Amino acid sequence: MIKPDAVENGYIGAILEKITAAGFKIVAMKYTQLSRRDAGEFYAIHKERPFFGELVDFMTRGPIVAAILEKDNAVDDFRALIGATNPADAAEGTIRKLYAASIGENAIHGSDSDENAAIEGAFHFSGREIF
Ligand code: 3AN
Repeated sequence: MIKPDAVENGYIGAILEKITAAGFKIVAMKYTQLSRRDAGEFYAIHKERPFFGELVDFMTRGPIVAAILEKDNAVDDFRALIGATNPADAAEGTIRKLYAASIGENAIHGSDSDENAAIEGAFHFSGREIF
């Protein structure tokens, strides 16, 4: 997901360019806005964390881009491409280093396992038989 901060700042094109240049194939993509219910469901794993309310506010404040990406070793390679959760700790050249401002508003989300990629892909693209 390209998050609301990156969409607001006009970084959709630059981020997609980095993703495709890194060898990811875009299998599905859409521009949409999450409801509070959607965001709460997507981030249900964080619901007990102190930043959960802030996270839902942020993720629903404007449009996002959701995509399913395909590549060998996609989860690890994508996480390397996007960089650490806190942009201050992200390596030079990573998407978060280039385009994110803070740990709360960090430009992009990537699935952390193949299992969660399947769940998150189905969340955004229900009805598609990709997996
Ligand atoms: P990642 O997105 O790198 O997998 P997670 O899963 O630990 O990171 O966190 C999910 C999202 O929750 C982050 N992308 C960020 O927007 C938000 N988040 C994580 N930690 C914090 C924090 N300490 N304060 C505010 N927001 C946070």
